[in-house]
Amino acid sequence: MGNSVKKGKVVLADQNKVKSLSLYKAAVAAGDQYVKTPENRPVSMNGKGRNTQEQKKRKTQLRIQIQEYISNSDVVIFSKTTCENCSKVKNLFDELDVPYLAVEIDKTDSGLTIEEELYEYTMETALPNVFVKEKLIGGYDQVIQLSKDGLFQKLLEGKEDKPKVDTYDFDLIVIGGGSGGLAASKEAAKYGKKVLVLDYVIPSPVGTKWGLGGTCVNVGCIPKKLMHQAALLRQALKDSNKYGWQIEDNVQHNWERMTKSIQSQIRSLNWNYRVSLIQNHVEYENGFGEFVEAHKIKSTNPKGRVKYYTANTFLIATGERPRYPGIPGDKEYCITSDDLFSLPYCPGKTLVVGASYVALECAGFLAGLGLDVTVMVRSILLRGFDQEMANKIGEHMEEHGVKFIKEYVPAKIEQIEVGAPGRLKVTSQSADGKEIVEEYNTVLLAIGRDACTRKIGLDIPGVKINEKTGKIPVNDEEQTTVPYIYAIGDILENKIELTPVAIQAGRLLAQRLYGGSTVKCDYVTVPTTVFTPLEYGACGLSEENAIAKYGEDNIEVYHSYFWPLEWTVPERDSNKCYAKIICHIKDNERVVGFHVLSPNAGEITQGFAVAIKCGLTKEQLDSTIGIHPVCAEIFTTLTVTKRSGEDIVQGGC
Ligand code: FAD
Ligand code: NA7
Repeated sequence: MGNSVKKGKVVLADQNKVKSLSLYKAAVAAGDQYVKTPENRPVSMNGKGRNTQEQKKRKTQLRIQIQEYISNSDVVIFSKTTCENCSKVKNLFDELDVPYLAVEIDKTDSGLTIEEELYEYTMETALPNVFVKEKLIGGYDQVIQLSKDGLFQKLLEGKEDKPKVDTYDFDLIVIGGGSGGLAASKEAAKYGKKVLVLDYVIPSPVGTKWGLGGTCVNVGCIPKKLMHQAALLRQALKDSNKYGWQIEDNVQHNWERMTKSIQSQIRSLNWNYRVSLIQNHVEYENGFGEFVEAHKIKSTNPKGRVKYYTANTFLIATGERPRYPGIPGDKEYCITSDDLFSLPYCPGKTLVVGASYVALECAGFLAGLGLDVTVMVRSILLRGFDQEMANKIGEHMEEHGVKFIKEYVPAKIEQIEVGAPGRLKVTSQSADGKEIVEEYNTVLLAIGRDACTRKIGLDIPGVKINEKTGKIPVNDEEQTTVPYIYAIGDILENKIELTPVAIQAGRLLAQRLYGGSTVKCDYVTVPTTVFTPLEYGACGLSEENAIAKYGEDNIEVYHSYFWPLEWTVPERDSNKCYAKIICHIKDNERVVGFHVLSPNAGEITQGFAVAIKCGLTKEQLDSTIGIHPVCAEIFTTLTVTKRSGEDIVQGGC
């Protein structure tokens, strides 16, 4: 920076502070080879021989540099020493006795490249570019006008009048930097819109918190799938014996090493999200967002520092957090999926409360890692999923050592011994008043998730929520009851709660808002996978829902057990894998439901989901030649209908 940064009459930004940029530090700490301290800055992006990757990184660095300049003083003037209008604006601030930070870009090492990046950031073709309180005011004309209107003082005090439509700070403010919010914000910025994303994680009751990216990357899909993989490897180690590998019987698993590796992968994803926001010209703030006026939000950062921002349009993408049952000891002694994936010690003997996919997946991989696991089920397994498949999953888990306590709920949790893990006494009750008491090291609650919509001032602009569930009803364009406020992702009422759904809805929304598109998110026939030890892939209707929709006589169910070739040598789980399609007879036997219990069920289901979207019929499946020997080929050879009652047990491949 050297002489390039000059200060006006009163110094607001300390140069050394500007130099010790937190983002540079984070980048260097994260091992980014390219992002260097300003003193160690690489040569201009215009230098010959630079490849695209390097240029991208260079742009990121410049972007960080610009953002740091902007946030280091209440008034920042990007200027050139040779520019007449720049001098006039600086003189004006001097006359007004307003302190400022002048970045003389013709004197910076980055020179031309910082000017190019600044242009992409502000879309202002001429210098100076003036920022007041991190808000772009514009150039010479705008500054003179503001001065004439006597508005500077108001701006500096943050007391500007209610802005007019064209003077909002942002085109779009997104509250929530998870799967949906990040996707929407980047897409909106591609259309040249000025976008701010706020993301803030309230620590769990036991104090767990995490970085940018939301549930999926930090405490959902990603760590879950990786822990599932850790459990599958134990099974693979067992199988490997029959394949000739001489593995010792007492192979041990190290929980701490697993979580360390997984958390390190997550941290690199957090960083990638941060970089990609910068590359996409999306402004990001680690702040809790809440409405304080119809078009104005308050952002409170982790240190309690408050800022206010206005926008023309808002997107709520705040996701959900685990629910607690409200029984004695729940928040004090229990953990949830928010805590499990970074738990610094092995959970030991674990009670998993709940029976939906989060509960069964966690129970599945914990048991797969060799732990003593019990699942407490209030009513049925996997409510909302095909119940035949759900029960088969339960049977398989039971056969692989998971215990189930059915039709009980916990009533109180008491601590017997502090430790890592400690010992807990769990008293549970059945609906008919019976009681059981059992000791566990860890109690994992997975009894549902609540939408984060109640503490963000939605009543101020008048966004209606379902008072009972906290979910936000939207129309088919994700518009809430307030036309300029949209919502996506897990907080939506009656929509599927999955990462790709939130991402798709976010992208399409931005394309409709800013790109002239009319394409809406299709929430129908969304494929999904439950990563229980025996994976379950599904697309379309469950058998129950198909019967309810079309009538039992109007559907034909084709099904079969199968035995993956790889499992025949270790002689395990014969006829546990299962394939089922549900066809609508009157519609040319179109496939309306697809279900598979199989290794790699997600990989299988993804491809079939495309075919189902294209209107796949049973006849087309039959005319498709299978790939041999793979699990998915079973779907090209299904002949037995459920109605026939014929045997579907397979002898081998
Ligand atoms: P989120 O990703 O939850 O993001 C919301 C963000 O907003 C969070 O960072 C939150 O802290 C932040 N926030 C909240 N309030 C505020 C505020 N006022 N101001 C600022 N920031 C705020 N889906 C799949 O597709 N596949 C899977 O395998 C899968 N596995 C899962 C496993 C588990 C254990 C869980 C819990 C979920 C899983 N999901 C899975 C679901 C998936 O994680 C969610 O559907 C997805 O993350 C929803 O995205 P979202 O953008 O709606 O919200
Ligand atoms: P779900 O899908 O809402 O399921 C909650 C499960 O917890 C379900 O089995 C419930 O049983 C059970 N439950 C609910 N309350 C209790 C109490 N008080 N005691 C015992 N058991 C209870 O929640 P998930 O956490 O699995 O997933 C929610 C979303 O998060 C999901 O859609 C993903 O996007 C991620 P019930 O069937 O109601 O009897």
